Amino acid sequence: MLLIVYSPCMKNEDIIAVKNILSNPKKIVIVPHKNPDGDAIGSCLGLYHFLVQLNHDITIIAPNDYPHFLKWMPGNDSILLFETDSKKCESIIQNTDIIFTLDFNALFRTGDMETSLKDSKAIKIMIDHHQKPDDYSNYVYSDVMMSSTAEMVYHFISKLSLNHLINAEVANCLYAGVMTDTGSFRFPNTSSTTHRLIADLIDKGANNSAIHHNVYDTNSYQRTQLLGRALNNLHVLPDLKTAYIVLSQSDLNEFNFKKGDTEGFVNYGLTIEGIVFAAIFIESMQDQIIKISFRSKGSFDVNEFSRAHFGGGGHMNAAGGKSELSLLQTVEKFISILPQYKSTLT
Ligand SMILES: [Mn+2]
Repeated sequence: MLLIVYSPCMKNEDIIAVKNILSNPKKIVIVPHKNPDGDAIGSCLGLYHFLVQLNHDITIIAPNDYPHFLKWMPGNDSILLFETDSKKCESIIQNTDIIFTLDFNALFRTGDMETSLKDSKAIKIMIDHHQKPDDYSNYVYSDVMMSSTAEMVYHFISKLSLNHLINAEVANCLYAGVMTDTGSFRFPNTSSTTHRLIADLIDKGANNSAIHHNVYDTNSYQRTQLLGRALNNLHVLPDLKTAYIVLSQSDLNEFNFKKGDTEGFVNYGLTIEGIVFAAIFIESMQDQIIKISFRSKGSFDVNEFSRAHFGGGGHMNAAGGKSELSLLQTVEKFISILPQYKSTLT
């Protein structure tokens, strides 16, 4: 018999209140953050397949599109995109009873959906593992120690004592969320509890081998070539234990870049012995910004680093950022800031 160790979840009185709210059919909207990743889509669809069994009327609205390697999940075709269907989405948001916001904790992270969500009178429920949540929701389940929001959705369902409703659809989606946010269960956010619930999800029908294949082994030839270019453009600053990759818009164009193609590239910097801090700078002519991802090993806090210098944030070992300078100026700024962190880059 499998022993699941539950993490601290919502406060008990909140769980009772939420259980009560969900006890009869409601209109529910589930929202991931802009540029949704595997955890965002996996946790939204996992929650969707759970709630649908309680006879709710549910719509997932993503702010914008996401990579093809996330589109195999059951229920994917029912997801609406705010960017291409804003009138319909706004009307659904204004008429819904409940809004779940998953894998983010500040409404600006939904981009153009922010106003619509702010204006909505619906009961808002946040489930998220990022630092420093904003105060916009009626019920909050926030825990920065969690591997992923998908793991939290599992604990949320457990707390509602509805584990028997975790069917194969729920299990496949939640597995995908946990897997992508833990780098396939190797990042330090992976706990023994994570492995226990993953085992339970496999027992309940998650097809683990197929999920790994669908997410990681469906590269196009051009994406693989773009990875080659990225690795050629990888620079190492040994004294600062830092590695960074630079990709220009023309690099992207040369290999027919599609959304999601650069996903995971930043992690290659950290595979070099002695490197504890990795960054990738990607030029986006369309958005007129440089998109940045930061990763670290150990105690170097990339969330703080990005908040302080590159208008972003996230987790201690994984964060995003952006810059309105040119690509070259952005990289120069990065290199000029680094020496002040030398004592913490260990
Ligand atoms: Mn996440």
